[in-house]
Amino acid sequence: MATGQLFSRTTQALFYNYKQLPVQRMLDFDFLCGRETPSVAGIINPGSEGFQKLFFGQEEIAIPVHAAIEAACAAHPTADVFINFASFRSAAASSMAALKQPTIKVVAIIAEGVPESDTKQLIAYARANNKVVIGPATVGGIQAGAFKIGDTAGTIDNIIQCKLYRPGSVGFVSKSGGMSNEMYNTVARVTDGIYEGIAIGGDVFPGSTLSDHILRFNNIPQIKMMVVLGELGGRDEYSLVEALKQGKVNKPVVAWVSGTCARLFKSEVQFGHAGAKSGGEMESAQAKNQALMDAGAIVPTSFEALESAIKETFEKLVEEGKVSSIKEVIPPQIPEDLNSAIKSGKVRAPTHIISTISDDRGDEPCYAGVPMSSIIEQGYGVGDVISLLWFKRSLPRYCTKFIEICIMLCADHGPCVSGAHNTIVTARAGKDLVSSLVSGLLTIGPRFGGAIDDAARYFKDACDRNLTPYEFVEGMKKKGIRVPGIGHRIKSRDNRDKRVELLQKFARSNFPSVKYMEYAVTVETYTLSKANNLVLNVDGAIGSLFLDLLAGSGMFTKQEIDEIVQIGYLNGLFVLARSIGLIGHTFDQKRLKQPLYRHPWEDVLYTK
Ligand code: Q5B
Repeated sequence: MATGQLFSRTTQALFYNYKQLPVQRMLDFDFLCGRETPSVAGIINPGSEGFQKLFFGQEEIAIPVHAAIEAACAAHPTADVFINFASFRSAAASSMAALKQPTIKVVAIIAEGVPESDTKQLIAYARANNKVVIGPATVGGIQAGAFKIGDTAGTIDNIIQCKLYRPGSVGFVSKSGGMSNEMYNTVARVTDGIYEGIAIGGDVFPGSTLSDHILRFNNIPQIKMMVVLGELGGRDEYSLVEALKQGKVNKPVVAWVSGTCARLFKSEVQFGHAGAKSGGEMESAQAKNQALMDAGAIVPTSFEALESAIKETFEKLVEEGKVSSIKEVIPPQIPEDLNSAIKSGKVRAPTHIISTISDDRGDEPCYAGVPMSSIIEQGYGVGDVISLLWFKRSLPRYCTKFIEICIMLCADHGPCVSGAHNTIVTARAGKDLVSSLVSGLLTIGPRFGGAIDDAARYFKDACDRNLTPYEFVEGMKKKGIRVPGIGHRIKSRDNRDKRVELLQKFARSNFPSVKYMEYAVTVETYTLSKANNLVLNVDGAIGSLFLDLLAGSGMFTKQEIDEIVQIGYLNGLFVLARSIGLIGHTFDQKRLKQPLYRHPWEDVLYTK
């Protein structure tokens, strides 16, 4: 492997398997370092394409999302790092696919638990093709002031504290990602900071080894000293020992192999990483520390003494004039995310929506303050739910029963009415449920089913003003308005609408007053004297009776009743009810496998 720099201030990566936080952290790091281009050129999210919005400083940018590795590499030929956030199940296959792309030079594999046989194949392929694998089971790596892989170095606060926004003179390599965060801090405290840090990962077979990176660091002129943090288990450190013995490393190496406490245990111990288990004597931390020391590394007596060993080594380099002083820069401030600023109470933001009928934020959803469990346990019906969500109150049982009767009676009126006809034609045109349903619903209006609100408005106005049926109907005629709630295409004096009779019967025996309905009946008596089909229809019956419900229940102020009538709540009853039938007609046509509907020529009058 050897050679030198893996990254620079212009390095760009492809990020496999989108995760918002690590990508945003990479972009925040870029901004902190004053990079001109974002370090993430593209995201690969298998199966989906488009753009992902993220922040680059204060600006929002759209990062292209690709469905496949090949497409992403073709679209971003200068992106040479592949950051793989795939699960352990798919990490090997996607990493191999990335390694096979000529544009990709470095692959970082974050997943833990990648099968060792798969990792070995990746290592063999990478070595044969002069590519670098970092990981698996790694947090990644960082080149200070230039490029960072995923979550490396943790939060922005930590990155600032460790001065990772500008390069120092220390090359650092460790097995553990967690410990590398710790060490970035230590190094920043006692030296001029990190130049590059790599966590090779805690697996038994890492894609690249401690010595691979130390030998590479040795070739990077800006790196003046190296720090190595190994761990017990495996023999990785011995390749570094060999390199040191062979004189391949000519910069000071401060090293510590952690896990010396393993000897205190009577049996074999396994620490956090797959590879970190006490095996034979050679794999012990003590043996590796001794071997590193014998080979010329600076090895302290304990982990606690590591910091002073690094400090002394660095100070010696300064004394020898081998480290030139770093020009300190003040990093720009990363704008805080609105959500976290709100959470910490630093800012307040106006809401964009106001809602008063339901709340799903607690343990269970509430309708107008009534928890779902009460709705079920206390045997609420759909009428109660409508009264909570539409009228924001629990209405008496006779009112909610009336609402339920309206819903049941208006659920369907056969296939020939406007709504059902449209739904049937739409379903037969091969459209889906929602399209078929809304095509029927869109016919609901002043002539068909949607006359309830207007019926309530006009009957209320006429009744409240004590107009005689003659004055009311003739007044409407003068204005050229048909009386809403009066008239039907098939119902007449001799063929009464059963629904109207049922509603009237229920109201007469349950409502405290049916004043508005009785007024509508007197209007009907007058209109029937003009034509046989000018009956009080179902819209008119519901409209007038709902006025009685509102006025007689004692649950609404006069102002509230006026508002309900003015806003127009009551067509909602027909819309809701008829949806049941229209859905049924859709299923019926689909079940019957009905072909495309075409209206017969014979049924059209063609004329000039
Ligand atoms: N004339 C419903 O009319 C219909 C008059 C009127 C004064 C009136 C008509 C109307 C008001 C709207 C209304 C709801 C269009 C109906 C429903 C749900 C449904 C449907 C289903 C279901 C029927 C003949 C003569 C003309 C007109 C006069 C008619 N209505 N005068 N006030 N209201 N009503 N809609 O039969 O002198 O000859 O010019 O608009 O309440 O939609 O089952 O089908 O559940 O699905 O087509 O029940 O009444 O009568 O238009 O030929 O008029 O009567 O001015 O007089 P028709 P037209 P003239 S329930």
